[in-house]
Order: sequence, then C-alpha cells, then structure tokens
Amino acid sequence: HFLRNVIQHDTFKAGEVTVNFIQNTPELFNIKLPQDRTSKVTQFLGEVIVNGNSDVKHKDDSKIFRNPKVPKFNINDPYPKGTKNLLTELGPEKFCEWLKNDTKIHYTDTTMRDAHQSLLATRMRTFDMMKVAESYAKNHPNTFSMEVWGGATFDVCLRFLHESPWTRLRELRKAVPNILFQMLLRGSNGVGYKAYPDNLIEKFVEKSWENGVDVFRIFDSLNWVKAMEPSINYVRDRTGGIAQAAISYTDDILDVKQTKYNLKYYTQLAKDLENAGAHMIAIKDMAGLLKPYAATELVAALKDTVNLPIHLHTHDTSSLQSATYLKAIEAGVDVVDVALGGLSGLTSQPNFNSVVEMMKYEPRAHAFDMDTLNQFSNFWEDTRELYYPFESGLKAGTAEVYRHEIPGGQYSNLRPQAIALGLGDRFDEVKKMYAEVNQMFGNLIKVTPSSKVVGDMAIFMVTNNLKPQDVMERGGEISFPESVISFFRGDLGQPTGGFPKELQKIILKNQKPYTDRPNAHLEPIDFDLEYEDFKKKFQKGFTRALEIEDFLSYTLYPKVFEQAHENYKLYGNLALVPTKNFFYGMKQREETLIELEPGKTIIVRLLSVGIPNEDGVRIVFFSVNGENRFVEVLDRS
Ligand code: 3PY
Ligand code: ZN
Repeated sequence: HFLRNVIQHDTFKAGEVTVNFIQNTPELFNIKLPQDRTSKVTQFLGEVIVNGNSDVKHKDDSKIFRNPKVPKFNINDPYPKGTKNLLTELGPEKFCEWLKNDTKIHYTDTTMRDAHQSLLATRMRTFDMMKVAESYAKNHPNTFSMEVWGGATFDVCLRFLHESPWTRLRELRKAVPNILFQMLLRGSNGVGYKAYPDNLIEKFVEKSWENGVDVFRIFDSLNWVKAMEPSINYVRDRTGGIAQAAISYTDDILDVKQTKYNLKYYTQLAKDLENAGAHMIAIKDMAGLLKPYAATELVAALKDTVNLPIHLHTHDTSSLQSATYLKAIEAGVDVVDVALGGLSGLTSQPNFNSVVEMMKYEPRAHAFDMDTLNQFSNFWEDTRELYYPFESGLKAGTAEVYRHEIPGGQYSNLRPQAIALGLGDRFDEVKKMYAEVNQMFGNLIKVTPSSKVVGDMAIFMVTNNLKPQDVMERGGEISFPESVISFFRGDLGQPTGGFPKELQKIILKNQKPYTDRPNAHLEPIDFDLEYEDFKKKFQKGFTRALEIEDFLSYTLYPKVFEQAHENYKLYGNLALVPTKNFFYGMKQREETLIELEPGKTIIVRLLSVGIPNEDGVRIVFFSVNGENRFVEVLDRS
C-alpha cells in the first residue's frame, strides 16, 4: 500500500523525487486498509496469487495434492476420559505415582510439535491440526500426552505462519479436553534463544498453563540445574501441571574412554533435578545418540536413582531408535515419545503405529485401535505433501549422526540455512565442522540454543574457509558471530567443566565473562506499566482486544510480533486460510472454502488475474459467495 502510494504520487510520476521525498510527503502513509474480513482475506489471497508466499522458495506447479481423510468420530459423543481428567482428579504428585505403578508402556504423541519441527522446519499450521484434533481425542484417549506447543513452534507460528501461538493452544485445548498437553520449555530461555527476566518466565509458565499446557518439559541447553530450577518452581507454584525436568543426553555412556558425560554424570543430574522439585524426569535425546544397549543401562540406573517416572525422548536420525525404545521399555521406562507414522522417522521421533505393534501381546502392551491409528498416520502423510518446500531432504537414516551430533530439530533448519548462504554443495563440510566446533568449544551439550551457537560457528568457519587452528592462531583479527560471543560471555549459562579459557579470551577480546545466572543481569519486566504501554501502542487498528498473552509474545519476540501485528491488520486471521492456498495461492477457476467463524463460510473462486498497469498493479478478480470482488496487488516480480 505504501509502495502504491509512492508509485501513484505526482512527484514520483514526474520523476522529481529527492532524498527527502518520503520524509516530506506524509500522505504516502495514508494507507487505506481493507475493512471487512472478506476483503482482508481476498487481499491476502491476491498477494500470494501474484507474488507468491515469500516463505515458499521453490514452488512446484505440477504438484497434485491428495485430500487428507479425517478418521471417523461422532461429534455428539462425549469425550472419553483421559489423562487430563486423571491429572485434574489426582493432582501432579498422585498422578505421577499412578504412572509409576502402571505397568503399561505409555506414549506421547509429538506429531504436532517436535515431529514437524524436525521434518518440516516447524511449518505445520493450526488449520491442519484442528482438522483432526477432536477425532484424535475421541479415538485415542489413552494417549499419555500430546506435545503440541513450545520449542520452535512459538517463534515460527508468529514469524512465518502469521498465527498467534496462544490461539493455537486454546483451540487445540477446546478440541482435546481429555488428553494431557505437553510443551517444551527451554528453562530460562523460555521459548526463545536467550535468557529472559525471571518474572517473564514465571508469567509465561502461568499463562501457558491457563491456556492449556499440562506437562512442562523443562531443559537447559547446557544441563545447568541452576537454570532449570526457577522454571521447575514456577510450574509447581503457579500451575496444577507437571514439572518434567530433562537431562539432555549427548556422547555415549558405553564409551569407557569418555569421562565427561558418563552414567554417573546423568544419574547425578537426575538426582539433582529430583531434589529441585521435578515431578518426572525426561531423558532428552535430542540428536538420537542413545543407542539400545546404552538405554538399558541408563534407564535402569535412573530407576535406581530417582523415585520419579522416566519419560524417554529421542530422534530416529540413525533409524535405530525403535530398538532403543525396546530396550528402554524392557528396562522399565514409563513413557516414550513417538510420532504418528506419516510424520515419523529420520530426524523425527520413532513411528507410533509400529512401536504399538511391536509391543502387542507383550506384558507391557498398551492397546490402541490400530485401524484408526493407521488412519491418523495416513492423514498426516497426505497432509505432509502440502509442506513439500520445507522437507529437509534427508532420505535415509544415517550413522553420521554419531559423529556430528546435530539435534533432529536443528537438522531440518541447518540444511536450508546452508543452502541460503550458498553452501548447499558444502553441507558435508558444515556437518564435519559442526563436530569440530563442538570439540573446540569443549564438547558441549548441544540443544537449543547452545546447538545454534555451534551451528552458527560451523557455518561461519566453512563460509570463511577457517580451520580450528586458524581461529586459535589468528582469532584476534576475526569478528565472530554475535551468538558465539554472547555464549562465551556466559549469556546461555555455564557449560559442564567450564569454557575453554584460551578460546574464550580469543573470542571475547576485551569483554569480561561472568559465571552467575544470565537472568540475574536482567531487569524484571514491570507488567503494569509495560503492558499498558503495549496496549497503547498496538491496539489501534486491531480488531480484537489485545491480551496479556499478546504482550508476552511481544516481550519474547518484539520485532516478530510487530511484523505479525502489521500482517494481522492488513489480512486478518490467516490461520483460517486452507494450507494449500496459504502457501500456493489459487489457480484460475479454483474454488476454496474459508470458514471466517463457526457457521460463516465463504466460497472464494479465482476468476482472473489482470495484466499489470503502468504502475505494476494487477487486478485480481474473485467471486465470493457468487458476488464479484476484486483486489489490487502490486506485482513485485
Ligand atoms: C527445541 O528447543 O526446540 C528443541 O526441540 C530442542 O531439542
Ligand atoms: Zn526433540
């Protein structure tokens, strides 16, 4: 709109633009926004039809999508009782006792969080989740929990999908009132990549619970208990949910030569987390490095050490991890993380459907109706097609993961990041360098955000053709990536065994590192004052009342929120647009249904796209519920 005003301005047309043109021409900012929801949504469709969705880098016009089928359920049936009902009845402590004493193996379905984070760069939209949510809740209420929130989903929801993560959580909660909802919380880093003030994390935990989260999987990217403690306390004090503290697994406990991350290290960590107040312990094997025989030892040792249920999370990057689950189940693990078949395997979790089959007829079997469970897998397999631009390209399991140790959730991002930087053909080097950087940095626990620091440095070194030795010898002249400097300053906390001192000096140059919690250096948020300022700044032009949850989104990701907010003012609630149209627009004569609110559905048909006028503006004609409408779109090609 702004551009259109510029192009149509007389001064511009006369070719008399000076450097102060924009500053001195306030009418350029008289932007007329489409007012009603139908105009907004058709404006968005017009933009994607003419210019494409900027998030889709390669569009394949020959793609034909199947229509995913939602497994049958009865809308009038009440919801069967599930784990959420049990938690409400028992409270977290008694619930965990029940879980520990139950002999059946339990399953967490990660399809709606980690599976798509790890396979499709986190792009799964609420629209597709909502299609199956109620059906899943009614068909499989014996699922232990559904991981639906946190990790990278919060950021991606706002940044790329133009959705509110809070609305996603609320809508899913309404559709699934009976099964526990789980989220991944990066401890003091919340759902971000840096430390936030403690009182922000506290409010975030409280609001996450109020909006629907029950199980908080809390981890720290360096396994620093001090950084996890506040979050454990917030869950215990501010919610009725479960504080599940995670030990992030790296290296190989079976390797007798390695002395850092050995069995003793993990059992001590679990004990410390139990003492810190955790209700459950998770083994967070983010890269899929926990081999089957190591699982036997680790699970048995943890069972001996702590008195809490043990929940195992892994990624199937090596293709070996269902064997790990088998061994862990034999050793007494209580819950395992799995993804519905169509979104399982490789960098995602092991296959839910197949693991249930594996356990059939065994003493710890947990019965699921396989026909419907397989239909859910098929639903996701078909739906996944819509997300083809975001596939990581990994085709087969790889034993290389034991070398590079890249977390599954990072892998699907690192590859496009490398391609975007022109390193597509050098991805092998990036993977090797990732391992070398890890050694240079002192062998770290690598999980968001510490894994991002290692990835940033690896890409930086490959781009600049640097070897570790070059960094040590000529580091004084090198400007390192900001995330690396920040890490060595202590902004993500303290790694086990401390920082490598010589490298720390090289990277920090004249800056001083610190060793206490990074959050201790941050000003608390003044909620009364800052929330009021926020509302003053953003409410205008926004069709719904802003809430404290929006303020939390803004505080965690200010720029991303501002952009999403602008987008909302222009186009309204884009979560309503079907995925196919959201990413790929519409073809001539194509028709789509958009449910603007329950009971108010519009039928939109694309009639034609005009040729650009002299200003480059095209007119896109639609028929909406039989009436002709048009929108003007500046062709940016
Ligand atoms: C995240 O923090 O998003 C992760 O999935 C870490 O494994
Ligand atoms: Zn994971």
